[in-house]
Amino acid sequence: MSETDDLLALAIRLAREAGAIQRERYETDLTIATKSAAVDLVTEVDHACEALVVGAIERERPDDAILAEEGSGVDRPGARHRWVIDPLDGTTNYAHAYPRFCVSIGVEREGEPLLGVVYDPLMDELYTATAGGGAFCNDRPIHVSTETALDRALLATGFAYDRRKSERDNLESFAAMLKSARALRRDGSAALDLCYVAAGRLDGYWELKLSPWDVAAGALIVEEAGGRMSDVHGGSDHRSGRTVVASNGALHEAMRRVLLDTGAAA
Ligand code: 2AM
Ligand code: CA
Repeated sequence: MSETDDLLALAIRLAREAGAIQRERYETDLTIATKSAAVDLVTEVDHACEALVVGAIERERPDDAILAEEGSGVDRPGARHRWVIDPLDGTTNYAHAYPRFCVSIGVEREGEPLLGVVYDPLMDELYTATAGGGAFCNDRPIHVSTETALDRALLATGFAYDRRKSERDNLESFAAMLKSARALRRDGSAALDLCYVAAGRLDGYWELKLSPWDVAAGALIVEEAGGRMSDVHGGSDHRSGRTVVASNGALHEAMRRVLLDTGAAA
């Protein structure tokens, strides 16, 4: 097996193990705390999943760097590989027993996306991609949609945790897209939204103010499924999460135009 195969196998194993924790503790009594804002939640399950994933990587790949949302990762400047982890993407959904959340694990090699794994434990859907190797859901190849008209497109987005205080709240863009597209969804898990673009269930997705762990895996899965990822200006700053536009490619410029016209640029 190549090193990439080894890394992929480890990422898949850890995503499934963290997903099993999420499945077991779903709809149970949870301890819920808040982070940056009253609407920014974290549960004991976020921490348990992160401890499992980070602990295993530390044991099995002690030279690799790790960036993980809840802060237990280890920054190792100069490391050849970096893991970028959201242990539970869709925490608000999870805390409300709304069945849409996942584990997201990306790996970079020398700063470039190498592989992505996203696992939805309730649907038992495992999305995977490797750079140049295509994208899969449960080992079946997936592809973005072929829709070319924004007015027939199904799009998704989300709203940031600072929306009660910030004027950059995505509402003007949301209103404009609602008028332009066939329909919009707001389902609360950025990584799964990206996988749905990759699988052709959604034609496009955008969001502002995300973080690297929300997009590290999903962005590669979209690109390997034939889609396009960019920031709102068409560049590659989507990897920071500041502005994220994902599409089947055909709709990308139309989406960016609406977003630029409605103040989505930082
Ligand atoms: P989380 O559940 O891991 O916090 C909600 O729109 C989606 O965006 C979720 O996937 C959520 O991830 C993610 N997200 C990341 N940063 C966010 C932010 N600043 N505000 C709101 N959602 C954010
Ligand atoms: Ca999270």
